[in-house]
Amino acid sequence: MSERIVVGAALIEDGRLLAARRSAPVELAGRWELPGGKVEPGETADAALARELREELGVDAEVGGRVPGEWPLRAPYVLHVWTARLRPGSAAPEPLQDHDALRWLGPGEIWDVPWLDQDVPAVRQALAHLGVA
Ligand code: 9L3
Ligand code: MG
Repeated sequence: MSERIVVGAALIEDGRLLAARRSAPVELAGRWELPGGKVEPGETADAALARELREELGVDAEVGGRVPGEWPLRAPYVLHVWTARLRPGSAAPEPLQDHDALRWLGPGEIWDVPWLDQDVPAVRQALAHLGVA
């Protein structure tokens, strides 16, 4: 089976990174992630990420560039990360779907939450790429 891509957002505002606590599925509940989800067939990665951020957080996000790297998830999925920002006038993010808490993490707070295992190297790489923290 070929690889399927899950896109996650390094959503940054005022030098802080948005982290989202999963409420589902049960085996991932309580762990924190870069919000996002699966790219659907025929969809581009950046369109998928903008859609996921709208569905999960209710925001209007502008997707920037891809963070170099690829992190394996449960087969056949792999995690890709893109930078993102809220567009002017966007609503503030709210945990509408699959999450039960959100935090904007400043430099020095990044590792205060229990990230999903696969998100740890992705977060590290995203922050290095962005020059944050
Ligand atoms: N996943 C891991 N890290 C992330 C994201 C967005 C997703 N930053 C994993 C969790 C699920 C799978 O990818 O097992 C699909 O994600 P979703 O569609 O349930 O968000
Ligand atoms: Mg998701």
